[in-house]
Amino acid sequence: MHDGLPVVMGVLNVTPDSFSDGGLYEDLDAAVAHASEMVAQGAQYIDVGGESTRPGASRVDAATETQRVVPVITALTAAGIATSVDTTRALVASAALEAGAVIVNDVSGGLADPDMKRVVASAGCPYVIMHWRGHSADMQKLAHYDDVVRDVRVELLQRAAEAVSAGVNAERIILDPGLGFAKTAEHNWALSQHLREFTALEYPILFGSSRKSYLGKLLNDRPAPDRDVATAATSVLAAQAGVWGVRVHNVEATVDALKVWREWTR
Ligand code: PMM
Repeated sequence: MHDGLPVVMGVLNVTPDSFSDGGLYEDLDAAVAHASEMVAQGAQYIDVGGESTRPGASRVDAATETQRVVPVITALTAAGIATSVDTTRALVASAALEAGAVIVNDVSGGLADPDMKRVVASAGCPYVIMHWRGHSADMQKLAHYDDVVRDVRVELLQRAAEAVSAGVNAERIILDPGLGFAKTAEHNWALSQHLREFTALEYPILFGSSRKSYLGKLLNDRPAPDRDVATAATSVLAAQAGVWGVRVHNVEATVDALKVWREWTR
């Protein structure tokens, strides 16, 4: 919570191929300008990612990923902007933390790289554990659940327990249901409808629905950049369900909607 609103994390993908902002911020000046704009609009953190996680995306190597994110994190840190690093790799997380990142956002929740938890434990930084079952190339094949709400909750709590056993401070763990990762549109809606079963847990919850394809599907296959009104609506409903934070591409739309929610519920 910040000023009565959930924390807003602005997305900055420095990739050629992310599904909604790929190719826009590969240039350092463009990345810094966009991050500064998101902060002016109310983002508390800028989440910097150097590898696309869109369904079907192929992987980049660790050196390429590091070369993409570190200069941006260094420049944003110098500009006084707090960053998180969106990576599943310990090496990238470590370089990003050294460059000034203050949060590690690991969409694999520690599953992709056995060294990640050790890096986070020794940095003592907040650690976002997202629900994940496999890399993007084949994650949609893994979208099978007996009860998606219960299964995602159980798997997230397992990841958190593993992180704590590896020395991560439980008070620094943030959980994220991972909408769209090994999940169908129906799974995403079920997780959204039952978000309170996550916010009732002992960990803060981050919610990442921004521009995702289930919103596009709802809106007759609307392209990603035109899903911001729907995203802002989900941000309000997530706030109402008690989330700690939301991760969005269009910060202004979500902050406007959250301000309306704050006054409405004051
Ligand atoms: N979604 C994407 C990437 N990183 N991190 C967290 N914690 N939660 C998410 O839902 C999430 C994420 C999807 O790709 P994008 O960067 O293009 O939004």
